[in-house]
Amino acid sequence: MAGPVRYEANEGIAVATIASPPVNALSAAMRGALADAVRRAAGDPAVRALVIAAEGRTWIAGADISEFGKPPVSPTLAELIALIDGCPKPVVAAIHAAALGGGLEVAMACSARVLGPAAKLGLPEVKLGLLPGSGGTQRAPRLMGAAAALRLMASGDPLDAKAAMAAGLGDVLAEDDLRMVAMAHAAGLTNGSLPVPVSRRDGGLGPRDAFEAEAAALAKRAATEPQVAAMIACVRDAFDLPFDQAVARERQAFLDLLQDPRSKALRHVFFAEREAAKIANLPAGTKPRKVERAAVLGAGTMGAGIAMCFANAGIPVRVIETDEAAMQRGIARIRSTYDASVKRGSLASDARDARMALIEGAVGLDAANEADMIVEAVFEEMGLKKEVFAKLDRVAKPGAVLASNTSYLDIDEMAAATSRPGDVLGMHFFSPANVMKLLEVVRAKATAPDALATAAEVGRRLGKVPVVVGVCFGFVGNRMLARRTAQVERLLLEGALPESIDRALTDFGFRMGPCAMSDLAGLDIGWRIRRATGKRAPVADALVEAGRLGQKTGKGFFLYPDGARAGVPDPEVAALIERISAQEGVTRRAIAQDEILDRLLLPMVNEGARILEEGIAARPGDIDVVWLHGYNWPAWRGGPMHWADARGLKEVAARLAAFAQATGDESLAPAPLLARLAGAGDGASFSGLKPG
Ligand code: 3H9
Repeated sequence: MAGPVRYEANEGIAVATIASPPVNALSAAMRGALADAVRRAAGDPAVRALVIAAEGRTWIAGADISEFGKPPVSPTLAELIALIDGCPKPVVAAIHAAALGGGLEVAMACSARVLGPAAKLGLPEVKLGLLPGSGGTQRAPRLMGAAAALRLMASGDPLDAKAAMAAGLGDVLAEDDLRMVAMAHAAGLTNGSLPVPVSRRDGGLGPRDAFEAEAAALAKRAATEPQVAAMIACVRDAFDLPFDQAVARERQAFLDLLQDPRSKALRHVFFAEREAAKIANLPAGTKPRKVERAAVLGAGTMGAGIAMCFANAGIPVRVIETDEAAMQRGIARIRSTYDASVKRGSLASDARDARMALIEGAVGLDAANEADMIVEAVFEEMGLKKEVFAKLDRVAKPGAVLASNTSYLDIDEMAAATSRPGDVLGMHFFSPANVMKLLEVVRAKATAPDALATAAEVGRRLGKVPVVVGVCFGFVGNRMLARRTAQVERLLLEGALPESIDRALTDFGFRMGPCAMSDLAGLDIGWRIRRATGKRAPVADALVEAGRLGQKTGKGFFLYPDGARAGVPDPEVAALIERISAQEGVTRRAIAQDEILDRLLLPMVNEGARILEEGIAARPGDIDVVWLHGYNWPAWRGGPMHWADARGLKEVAARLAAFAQATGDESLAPAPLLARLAGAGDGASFSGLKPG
């Protein structure tokens, strides 16, 4: 029977080959099988040494993250590593691909590491809010020096084979026939005495000063990321404590971090991102269509950004405008964005030229006739969009995917303007389109499964994080954002000031608060939309009418003296807000920071619950991914739905009910799904829902 580890012995050298798809994570079954292989090699007098090799796209991707938080199963990773470390015969790691986290810890416990050219060695635990928990904080410093080891752990990014060799993590670089080279190396190690295990090596740590300098450079991160503080302490232990004591402390630090809500949130993000990549309710065997050429309609800010995404991914793209001048302006905008990257040093000039060569300007919709995917980014107006889709229906080649980049409008209505609604869907990019990772892929009523799969697949080719959502006003992200924006206005009227609102969110972990964000985008944008839809926001409207449009006019919610990027509070704004409160008949009061935060975030969670119940998002994790990649929700808070789960839905619902009662705003009352979960007992959570 094929287990996760295959064992064979030839001429005195045993080879244990790991084959545990998809990524050879160290699951209980795999640890058990690997431990058996080590014991078998150790106990067989005919075997002189053991090689640990693997098949698949990784060597070992690390501990099995899905087992974290469950009761430990023997052999634990620590027990397996102790077994390898204490093996009376040489054990050689033959690493053909990524050895990450616990995978690298296994490799470092071996007598030697032979690397293939595609090997990658890293300790990415930091990205999960953890540190290497099976001796990595002690073995890596002994192999590569304490300063370099700390740098590797704190960055979480792996070293390629050459860099790993230079750093001292690898012993041999095998250009080809890794397995043979590793077997020969293992045989060579049997000629003399057994190499001293890394755990028993004195020295190798390098100068203490260099380590302390590295630690000092991480002080700022250590203050906010507990795993960084813990890894500094653990690596310092390598200087001060015997190996076994230091490993015991490392183990405790790992277990403490495992319980930390920040690590739980980061682990949730890891799985939510991968889950979001799987489209719900897609018939088995659905294959994406081929996309070799693209067209973008509209060369404004969004259109230009989207065209750049295609070019950056090596896909030829036509940028189509209605007249020559607009088209030329669009191409010039693209060029100047690339030029700025070249100037900053983030793009080579030949790469810029190669990308520009993939972008062709054209006038008139007929130019979209060769494209396999067409994304329209014309003005946000339904009449115009329908006209564009009707024309595209006549021009586009059969099977082309016809996508709208609309932020709010009804894709079903656009699809109905064509004779091929199965080809129509939304691809909602976020501004700036060439930078922001999120792509909402909007599935309309008639969208064909393979068209949907194509949009998601192309999204990934463009380096985006595609999340499939359903049709509604604003889809997932902007629909929830609208709830927050409404509360900003209400809070300003009731007694808060822009600086206290922004501080609530920056203290929470957002890079920017909503008022600073509006100032950056321009307050006139929302104002124009409100005018067109007959809505009002007394404070924001008054700011615009006073000529305060945001950063571009030097003042908005905040003041930007001499073109400053960071705004400062303006007493004039405070006075203006107080005046508007009085006009609206609202008595101002002091509002505590925690109330501000809850008033901003809980209505978003409530809207998320409605979105889930309506099936606009298939899973709560999809909503989290939207907020993480489209709106800079801090990853260590896990996204709005995870945050609500962690807080407890009973409390979330109670807070919302209290807000609804205090303000008379019925939209704040707990949504039916939230109310049901909150009433179902302490354990009920969004994440416990079955996918819809
Ligand atoms: C650790 O090791 C702690 C130790 O120090 C101490 C312990 C005591 N576990 O990303 P992909 C799944 S912490 C479980 O799409 P790619 C993943 O969910 C760990 N599952 O592929 C997905 O499943 P599904 C340190 C894992 O080729 C499938 O594999 N290690 C794990 O784009 C494919 O994943 C890390 O942090 C795992 N460790 O990228 C490495 N890894 O198909 C985390 C993956 O059901 N992993 N899966 O959705 C990665 O960075 C990437 O997955 C990797 C492959 C680069 C390996």
